[in-house]
Amino acid sequence: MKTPRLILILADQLSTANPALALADRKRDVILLAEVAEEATYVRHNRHKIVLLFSAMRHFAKDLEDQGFSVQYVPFDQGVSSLKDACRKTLDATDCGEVIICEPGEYRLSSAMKSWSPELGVPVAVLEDSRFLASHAQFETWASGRKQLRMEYFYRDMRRQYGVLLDGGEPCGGKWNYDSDNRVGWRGQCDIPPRPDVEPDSITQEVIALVNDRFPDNPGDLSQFRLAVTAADAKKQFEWFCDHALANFGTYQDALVEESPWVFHSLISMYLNCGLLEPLAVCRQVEEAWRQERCSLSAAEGFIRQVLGWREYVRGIYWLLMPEYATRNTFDARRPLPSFFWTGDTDLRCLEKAITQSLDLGYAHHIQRLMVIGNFALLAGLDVDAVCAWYLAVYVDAYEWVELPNTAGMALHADNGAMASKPYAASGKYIQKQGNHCKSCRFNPSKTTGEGACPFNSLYWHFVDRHADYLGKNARMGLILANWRKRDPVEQDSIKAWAESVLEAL
Ligand code: FAD
Ligand code: DLZ
Repeated sequence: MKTPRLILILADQLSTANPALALADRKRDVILLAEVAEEATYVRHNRHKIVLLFSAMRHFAKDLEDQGFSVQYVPFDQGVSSLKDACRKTLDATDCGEVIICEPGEYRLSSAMKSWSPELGVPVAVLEDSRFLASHAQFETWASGRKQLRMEYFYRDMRRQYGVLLDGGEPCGGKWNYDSDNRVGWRGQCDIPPRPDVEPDSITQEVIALVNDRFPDNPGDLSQFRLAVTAADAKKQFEWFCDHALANFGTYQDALVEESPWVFHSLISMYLNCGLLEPLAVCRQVEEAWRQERCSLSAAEGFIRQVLGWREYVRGIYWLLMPEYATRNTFDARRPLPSFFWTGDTDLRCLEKAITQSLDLGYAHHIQRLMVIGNFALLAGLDVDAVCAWYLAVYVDAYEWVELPNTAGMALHADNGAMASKPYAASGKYIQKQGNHCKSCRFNPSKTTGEGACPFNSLYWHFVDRHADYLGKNARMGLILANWRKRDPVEQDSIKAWAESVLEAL
């Protein structure tokens, strides 16, 4: 009889496609899942995230047991401090002679695992995470020799590789990208259907009680916990999206909406990121919906670009450029995070809405994260590390491989433009154009200085002015800089002085 192996499954790897699980021999091997303090506390995770992961782990472990696997489950109350300690205890209690793990999604844990084998005294095999659609080697090959790593070209290769939305090798409809159709601002054009809730079952209720008790200071209002915790329920949620929201997803992808935290977004990042949904399957399902004429091509392409394009691309950037990537700070942004990031207590309506729902629900859609909260942090020069730590803490779907490139790279342009060809900086006019928050706001997006002026406006010009040298090297910023430079110096001074007063008030 061969020596049994210990298969460690992390909380964000709850998938039958997990390569470590795929290797498991149910007659011989031991599967370990562990709720541990180190992972639960390395940032102040949103309570929704902890409940989702612990409850999904408990359901997943039960399923594996029902399938005949031998499962060791370490609940949080056992007080095991780290994943390594959980492995050590299981090795001591069993005959396992090797540990097998699918690679973790964060550099922090991946580098710690390098010393596990000598520390545990057994071989530790770390397998590449085949749940992603672009391997590390593939991304490195794609990136090598390129001056610019633009998502669009990577995305086209992924479409070709997986045969998604192709017609005889060419993009369906004749264009690769329908982004220009996906920027309509919200003016209450149609009804937004209410989201179907998943009622917490007894396992989830038990976890909610545990998390309320053990994580009293973390963000997250658990009376509103309605997430799926099994693959079957996550699939149902996604099917609801395909039937009721996908048709409007493309059109209102960039809309900022006073009356809905979700608009027509899919709400699946938390499931994709922990393994309850598979990225290629959701793309194929959306393509099928288009082929059955249940949505437009721009809706289907807009969705598929996010999953097959952006999601794989940001992961590629992360592993290509870490650990140096985490130290970048193009604009030397170091202003402390204002306290309203942890309370939502600000008079800026768009920020208040986006931050409050982020704290309470652990969710904000892309334009809230990028063009409201991220844009504010960029313009105000908020400390890059503090902003990244905030994003990692508040969202249910946050893991560093996806959070860091999006925050430091896309939102804060702290990575010297590795990801984005120009900073995503915008004034209050953009926010007004994209939605209806300004109507309920005490600030006026048409005013730049003086009582009632929208702070985004003066901060925008302050940002352009203080980084004029850097922005001047970017052809795409030429027009904006020229606009700023041709303004009357007295007017420039008054805008800058007003921005300074806004910054001081933070
Ligand atoms: P939809 O709008 O319905 O999009 C469908 C799917 O596409 C998402 O579920 C997601 O898996 C994928 N996707 C879309 N945009 C991106 C992107 N830029 N990067 C990676 N995947 C993408 N996403 C995370 O999963 N975790 C994070 O920690 C995270 N942090 C972010 C921080 C900032 C500053 C920004 C600007 C974006 C961040 N994103 C993050 C990306 C994106 O905002 C979320 O994936 C999306 O809002 C999740 O909501 P949804 O499932 O309704 O997405
Ligand atoms: C995020 C998280 C939390 C809150 N708790 C656990 C845990 O108790 N056990 C576990 O295996 N994983 C947890 N995780 C997810 C890990 O932090 C994640 O696997 C790494 O950050 C790598 O992506």
